[in-house]
Amino acid sequence: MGMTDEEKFRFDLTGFLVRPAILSQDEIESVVEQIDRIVHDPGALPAEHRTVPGGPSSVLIDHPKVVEVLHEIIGPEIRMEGCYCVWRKKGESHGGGLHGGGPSQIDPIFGYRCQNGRIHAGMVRVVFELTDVQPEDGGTHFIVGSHKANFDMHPDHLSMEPGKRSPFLMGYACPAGSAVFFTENVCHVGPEWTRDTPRIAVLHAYSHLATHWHRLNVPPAVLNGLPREKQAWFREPWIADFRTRPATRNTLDHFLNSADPAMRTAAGD
Ligand SMILES: O=C(O)CCC(=O)C(=O)O
Ligand SMILES: [Fe+2]
Repeated sequence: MGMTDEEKFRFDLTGFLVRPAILSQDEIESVVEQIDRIVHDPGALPAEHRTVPGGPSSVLIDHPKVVEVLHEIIGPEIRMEGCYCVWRKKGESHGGGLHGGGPSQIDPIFGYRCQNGRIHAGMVRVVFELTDVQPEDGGTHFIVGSHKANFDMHPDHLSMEPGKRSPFLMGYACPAGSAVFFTENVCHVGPEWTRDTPRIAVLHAYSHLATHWHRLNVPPAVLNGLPREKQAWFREPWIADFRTRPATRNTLDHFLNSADPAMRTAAGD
C-alpha cells in the first residue's frame, strides 16, 4: 500500500507521477460514455449525471490507487475541490500556454516542501486519461523540477513551438485508465492535441482539508445525487471545531455521522 520509494523519488524530482491503468475496462467505458453525453447530448442524462463527478465518473473521486498517493503527498486529511472533463479535438488545447512553477510556491495553497522524508504538496491535480496517450499526442506536459525552482520561469523555457521547446519539457505515455498526478506548482501546459481521435480525460483538484482555492462549481443536483461517502470529499474546509470538548475533527467519519450538508455554499447561491 502507499507509494513506492521509486514513485516518491520520481514525484519529488519531477513534480509529476503516472500510475498506469488503474481503471478497469468497464470503468473506462462507462465514464467515456458519460462524457460523450455530457459534451454532445446532456439532455439524455439524468440531472445528477450531467457533469463530473456525478454518475459513472464518481468512481474517480475516491479511487484507492489515487487516495493512497494523495495521502502521502498532501497529508492524511484531504478534500476534493474541483473537477472538469475534456473531450479535446485535434488542434484544441487547454489554452494559456505553460503556467505555474517558480517562487509562487511560497503560496501555501500551492506550496511544495519535503521534510523529514515526507512530501507536503499543496493543491494536487489528478488527470484521468481515458484513452491511450503518447507524448507527441499532446497530453499534459511539465517543466520537470520547476515546482522547486527559486527563480521565475525563464521565457526561453516557455515556448511550445516545435524546435524551441525547453529540454526540460516532458510528457508521458500511458494506457487508457491511467492517473497522472501533478503538483499545481509545477510549470505545466495542456498543449494542442494532435491526434485525430479526441483526448477524453477527467481532471480533479485535491487539497489539504484546511484550504480551498476553487469556488465549488459542482451543481447542487450533481452533489446531492452522490452517495454520502462521496459527498464527504466536498465537505467544508476546516480541521477542528473547538466548541466541543474534545474538539470535533472534520474527518470523513465525522461527516458521515453528521447531518452537515456537503457544502453550505454550493454553486449558484
Ligand atoms: O489540459 C491539460 O492537460 C492541463 C490542464 C491544466 O493546466 C489545469 O487544469 O490546470
Ligand atoms: Fe493548469
